[in-house]
Amino acid sequence: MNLSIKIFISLLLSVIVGLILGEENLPWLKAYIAPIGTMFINLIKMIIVPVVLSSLVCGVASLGDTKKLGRIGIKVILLYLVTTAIALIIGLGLASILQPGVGMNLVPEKAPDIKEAPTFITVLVNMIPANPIMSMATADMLPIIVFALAIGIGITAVGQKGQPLLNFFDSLAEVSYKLISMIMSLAPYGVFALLVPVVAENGPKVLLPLLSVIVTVYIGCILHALIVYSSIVSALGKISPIKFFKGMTEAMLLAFTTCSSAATLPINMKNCEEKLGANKSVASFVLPLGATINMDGTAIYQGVCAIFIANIYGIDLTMSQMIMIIISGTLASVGTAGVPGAGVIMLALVLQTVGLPMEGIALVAGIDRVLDMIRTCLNITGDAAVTVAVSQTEKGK
Ligand code: DAS
Repeated sequence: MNLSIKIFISLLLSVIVGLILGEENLPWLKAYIAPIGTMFINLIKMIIVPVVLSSLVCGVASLGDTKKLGRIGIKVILLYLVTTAIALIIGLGLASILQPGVGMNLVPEKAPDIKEAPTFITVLVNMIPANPIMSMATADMLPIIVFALAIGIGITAVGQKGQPLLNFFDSLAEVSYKLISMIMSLAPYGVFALLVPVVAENGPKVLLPLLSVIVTVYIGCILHALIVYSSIVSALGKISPIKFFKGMTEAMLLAFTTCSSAATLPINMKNCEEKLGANKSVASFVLPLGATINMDGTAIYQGVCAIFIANIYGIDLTMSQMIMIIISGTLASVGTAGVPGAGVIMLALVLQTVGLPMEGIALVAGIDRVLDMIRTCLNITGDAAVTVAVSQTEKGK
């Protein structure tokens, strides 16, 4: 049985078992079951640093050092980062209006270690890591992302001499993606162990807001596609949005069902070249890069879930925390691997960056498949929209 169905069944089972056991069984549930969930959360925390470091170094280094690649690289990175930032703003804005999880004040037994949110200037200064090893040891993600970008640029600058280091990070990326799949294979057990005590303690009122998360993420993704991608393909790609979305049907369906940008890449390239007229050399550079560093759907999911988790713990997010969610979410989506469930790992990064309790991941992990379908579909559609736009603007150059 495929993993996503297992996770979904685990969610349903944890609700049933939690409701049956109820509050009277909470002491032993917290003593013996909850620690299993904590170990699962720690596994997620364990893999964040290697995934972000390796996938970012490889993503940047793949830009190559020729003038054309440099020009395309800047255009592509700018478009990818801007659309991702807009996606996060749509996610945060929609969630601020719909307020998923509000009124479900799950005040955890131990006050979650909410870090004092640093000011925006502090965030900018701290983004440059004085000691990258320390940043990795403390999983301080923004400096790690900046360090990875620097290494990627350095590898590109030294050319052949950087190849051994690139091979190392390439291998680390593959191992990390494999570990994500192995960790996600434990998700049914982790989600069950995390959710049963939560449901036993809080009852049905915990789960109703989950519907609000699904609805908010789906509306956000559809709005982003209709507004942002239609504008890009018509203004820059010089093709009609109807032609674009019709041409993308196959790739969008595959992404929706496989929940993997990487698995959809070959079909995405075929659709872009054959149905949308994208230049082959542009598509073969922009799409693989996008499958690695462009995740608008994941960014929307991170924005919505951050607000949801803040709401269930009764935490009011400050404006600087919202800005940090946009910065970390934009940079985190750059480090999200194009594999099923990877977005959960990056959500942990965003929660850690703004000091929100990681335990909230358990609630959204149970419905991750439903959310992963739409976010992956949007991820690859964004890759294609930028490909069509860059291909058109490169014509004749
Ligand atoms: N499923 C990932 C992808 O392939 C994205 C995610 O998990 O957020 O794009």
